[in-house]
Amino acid sequence: MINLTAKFEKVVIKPGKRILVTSDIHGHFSCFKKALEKAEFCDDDILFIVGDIIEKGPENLKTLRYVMELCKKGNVFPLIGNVDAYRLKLIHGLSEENVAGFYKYILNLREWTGTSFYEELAAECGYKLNSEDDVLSAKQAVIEHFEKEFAFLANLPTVIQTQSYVFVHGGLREKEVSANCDKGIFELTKFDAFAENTPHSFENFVIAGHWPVCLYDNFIYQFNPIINRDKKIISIDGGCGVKKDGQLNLLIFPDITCTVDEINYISYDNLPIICALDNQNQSSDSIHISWLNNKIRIINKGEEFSYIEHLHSGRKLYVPNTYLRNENECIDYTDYLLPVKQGDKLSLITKTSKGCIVKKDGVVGWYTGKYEE
Ligand SMILES: [Mn+2]
Repeated sequence: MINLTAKFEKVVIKPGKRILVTSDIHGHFSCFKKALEKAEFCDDDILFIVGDIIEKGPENLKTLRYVMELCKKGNVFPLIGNVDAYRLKLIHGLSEENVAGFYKYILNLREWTGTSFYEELAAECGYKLNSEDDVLSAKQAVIEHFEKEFAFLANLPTVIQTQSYVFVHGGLREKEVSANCDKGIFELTKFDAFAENTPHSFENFVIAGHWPVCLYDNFIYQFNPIINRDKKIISIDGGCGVKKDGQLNLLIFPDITCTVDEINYISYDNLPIICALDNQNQSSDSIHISWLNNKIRIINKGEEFSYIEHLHSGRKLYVPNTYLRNENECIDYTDYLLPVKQGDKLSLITKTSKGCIVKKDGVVGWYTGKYEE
């Protein structure tokens, strides 16, 4: 049986080594590889992977095996995320009572990403999943064949404490790291909106993933790491793949003794790039409609755009119909006009007849000028 208690590790990192930190890869193998290449990751660096290695992406098993491979050199420190832990628990506890829900989840993921972790495991054992029975039939073979992978995931630490920074996927419930030792693995890996919801100001900076940073701001829709200096938390989940306009963030510390002001980052996404040919001034007073406040009322439905009222803010605005769902919800939208200079490289998210929704340096907004593909 799989043992899912929270594990705490203390690691002393040798000063003078560059440190990279990422999280929430969620099976996006190519994004992960490209982010590492962009940062010129090498054996002399230290790499922390702050949980949620698998699921919701196109190459979950491949990502997991790549992380296992990276770990052989001793400079890579992965942690467990709630999705990793929950998937382990589900597969090992799979039974006639819960298979219906799990099969439904597999079908949803198949539609969304083309695959799922369990589907990939079953396929390698020669099983196709076309029914609840198939899911159950594959279980024994999967558990035997992937003993090594499951043991690797199950043994990942939940919290890593270094001489300076602390790493955890969700967040710490108690201010002192040691006071969290009796917490359950899901309390620490699934702490929604940690930086907002914790009352604590930590002694050392805590670096967490899990909660896509774009959910923290009701005005600007952005994916870059957020440093909360009062609470001493750095939130780094760029919503890679989970949001179509998300990115994989990689923090870069010159070394473990550095101050928070010396931390830099790079990010990677798969979006196509356009080049702006005009200047554009930024708008003030923008709004960001996220799934936390996505209820709307359609006032006037048009061909391409609809005039809506955003219920949370009371604001009325035009939104492309492709950003509406179920007539009463709006998905990840902003009316912000980005500041753009001629020659800027912009990641293209959506094209409309009135301009493009793009991402510039991690921030999403409109660009209405001319551009080159
Ligand atoms: Mn998570």
